[in-house]
Amino acid sequence: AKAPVRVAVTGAAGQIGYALLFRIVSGEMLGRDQPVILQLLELPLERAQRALKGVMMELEDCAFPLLAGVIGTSDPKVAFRDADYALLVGARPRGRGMERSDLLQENAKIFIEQGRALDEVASRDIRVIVVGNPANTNALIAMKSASGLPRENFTSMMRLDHNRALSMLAGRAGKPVAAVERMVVWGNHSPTMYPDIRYATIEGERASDLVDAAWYKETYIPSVAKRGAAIIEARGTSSAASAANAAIAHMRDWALGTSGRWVTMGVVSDGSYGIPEGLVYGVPCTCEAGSWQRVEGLEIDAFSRQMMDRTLEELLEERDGISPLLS
Ligand code: NAX
Repeated sequence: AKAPVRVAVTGAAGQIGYALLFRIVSGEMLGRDQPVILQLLELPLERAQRALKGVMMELEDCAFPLLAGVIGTSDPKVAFRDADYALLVGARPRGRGMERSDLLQENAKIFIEQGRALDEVASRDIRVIVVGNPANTNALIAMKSASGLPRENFTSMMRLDHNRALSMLAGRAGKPVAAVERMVVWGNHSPTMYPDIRYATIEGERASDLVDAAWYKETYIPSVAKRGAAIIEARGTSSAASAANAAIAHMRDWALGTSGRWVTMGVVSDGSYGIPEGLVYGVPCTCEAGSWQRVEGLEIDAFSRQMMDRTLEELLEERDGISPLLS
């Protein structure tokens, strides 16, 4: 039998956490033969710790064969100790009357602390996904606060956007979602993201031949980008199960490989595609067990350049907003 691995999850008592933990320990993330020890972080607030206890009770009540242990804590250094994987879900939500810049600052403090704690106590091979918003910039902050860990080991979640883009395209073309390949969502996890179907194929046919160009630009791009808001409108609360599903898929693919399939991940830029080096930006990747590779050499046409620069501008603004805190 395999030795257990340690999986840290922050914001574990929140709504994404509730949709996530049970799937991690059922083996959907790391394989049905991989035992896991969960290391759960929540705020020190009474309410949060009590809710966390309840979730831990439910985990126990599932009697999962793969669950080799659970700890709950409010101390990042306990949650991240020797962790092999970290899913950073907990973040400060935007409160009433809170400015975007305040939100950025509040989250920067959290991700500086968590980056430092990861640097200090986590496995040197830890693989991190940041889900908590603003996810790309939070990932950048954690990465920069953990100078002893490889930068490639910090990623942000773009997979929900990627999956939304797949389903909407398949629906329009009247084809099964599993038939869509080579989807790309460039940039920030925000309404500025750019779902790019120029390389996508469906059952071997070019997707751009199966849907009309006006629909693509006028309906599809904004619908993918605003899907999060549409879910809130319909459900009264933000995406949880689909977000957890995307986090599972991101980590599973990173850990186990994609067999050549393209997936979108927010990863540290190497300067290619005109994305400044060091920024965390959504790009197409393939994964082999434990590592991701950027899909290289895609042509960027004028429309794509404009769309990619627009989402880049936003990420640069976010970075400039928090950079005083990092130095
Ligand atoms: P909830 O408010 O239900 O849960 C968040 C939990 O995190 C709470 O229990 C809170 O106590 C905890 N928390 C807050 N700060 C913490 C800290 N410093 N350390 C540990 N725990 C902390 O939110 P939920 O719906 O679960 O969403 C979590 C985050 O995911 C939000 O930031 C949200 O914006 C973000 N999302 C990101 C998505 C993406 O595609 N990247 C999509 C879904 C989601 O909106």
